[in-house]
Amino acid sequence: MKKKNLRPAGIAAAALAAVLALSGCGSTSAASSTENNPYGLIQPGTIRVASLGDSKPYTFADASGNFTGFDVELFKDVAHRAGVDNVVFTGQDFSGLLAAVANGQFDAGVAAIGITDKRKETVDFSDGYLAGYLTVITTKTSGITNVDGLAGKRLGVVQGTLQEAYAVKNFTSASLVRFPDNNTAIAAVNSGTVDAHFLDYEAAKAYEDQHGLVSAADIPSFDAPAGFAVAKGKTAFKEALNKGLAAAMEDGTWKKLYQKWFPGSPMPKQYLPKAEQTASASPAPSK
Ligand code: SNW
Repeated sequence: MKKKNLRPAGIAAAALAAVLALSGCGSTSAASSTENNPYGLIQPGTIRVASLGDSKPYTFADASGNFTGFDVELFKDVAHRAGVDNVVFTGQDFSGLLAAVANGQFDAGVAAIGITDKRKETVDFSDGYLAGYLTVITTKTSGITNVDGLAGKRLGVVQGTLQEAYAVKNFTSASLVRFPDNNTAIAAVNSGTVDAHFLDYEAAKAYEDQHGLVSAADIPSFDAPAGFAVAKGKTAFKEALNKGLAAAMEDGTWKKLYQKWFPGSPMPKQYLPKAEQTASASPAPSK
């Protein structure tokens, strides 16, 4: 403002415009922020999601650049139940994803993100929707057939993942090589720059199929089920997502998506409709 050399009339007009803009924001927006934007979205009616382009089959960009996968379709279904059909996914490096949600660049983070106490210092999470394994993937000829085989080897991890934290703690005799994303790490496995890569189970399976790689170890990560990340304090948004998630599980949508994206993987019970959980836990007596 100071630099602009406005004539008095210009100043008056600018001041008036500013006052009008402020008063416009004042009285109507307090009401409209809850009426038209109950979830506190960046742009009312649109959910902007930070995701990953190369974590197939959880989240990935297809040949035409559209985001799809289990997490993507589940989130869209849940968003629809929460009344929002316009969901825009953007690929990020995993290491910056939670910070980007926390600082308001995105409304949500969706990328098989395990819920941990550490991450809860940065963001809030929805209820969990997936609990599986972390997998060490390698070539058929590396000679690595279990975690002991990692001693003295170069192991890739994507920066900021649970795999990185787990490897730092448990694979102390391996040399860790940090990558920004899975595609780069898998390229390094294929070229022999690293001996193995440590990533999520279903993504590992997809790369195994694509490149003829093999799993050397599957490590349970059931204590950190994946959840949708939202900025802290967006309680109405989080509650709406939780309500939608519960409904998607109860009416079989979650199961349908699981079977579509993870064919052949063992079906976990905890996210199935309640009737099916009970049915398998204790079969109903025949009449
Ligand atoms: O903790 C697991 C969870 O049990 C399920 O198997 C889905 O993946 C996890 O959330 C772990 N995912 C990693 C993480 O949260 C890597 C995420 C990614 O590469 N997109 O750090």
